[in-house]
Amino acid sequence: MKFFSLVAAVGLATMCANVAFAADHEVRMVNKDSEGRTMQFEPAFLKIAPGDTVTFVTTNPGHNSESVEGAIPEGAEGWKGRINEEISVTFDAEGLYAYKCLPHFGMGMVGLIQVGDDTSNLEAVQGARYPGKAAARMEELLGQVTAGAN
Ligand SMILES: [Cu+2]
Repeated sequence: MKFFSLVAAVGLATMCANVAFAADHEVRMVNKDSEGRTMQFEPAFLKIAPGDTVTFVTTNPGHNSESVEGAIPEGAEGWKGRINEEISVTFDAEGLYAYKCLPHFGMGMVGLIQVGDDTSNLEAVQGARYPGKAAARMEELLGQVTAGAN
């Protein structure tokens, strides 16, 4: 009986630890961000921990969130929200994840999520295809990537 309660206590403590450490983040899909840029994700750059969840919130209608082909860590699963769909994505694999709003991709509506400190897919993210204003915007976001713990 004593052994059983110890196992139960350890199990409960582990569960609480997971709940306490996995954070939830929010990215808003907006027609204009706080710095006056049109058609944006805000914040467009996020650094999170493995296991964290990001919810893409439909602050303004007409947007979606979907990962950019070839611009997420190898083996990681991409996502594709429908227009006006609020989706939550949990990021387990470390690395960089570029994403876009499909209708406003060429207008520069892109975002970048850094999960943990592994930046080994940086070149793959840089090498993906970004039309129109998305190229310069992604360049800005990649400038916010940090190596090592911060
Ligand atoms: Cu959009």
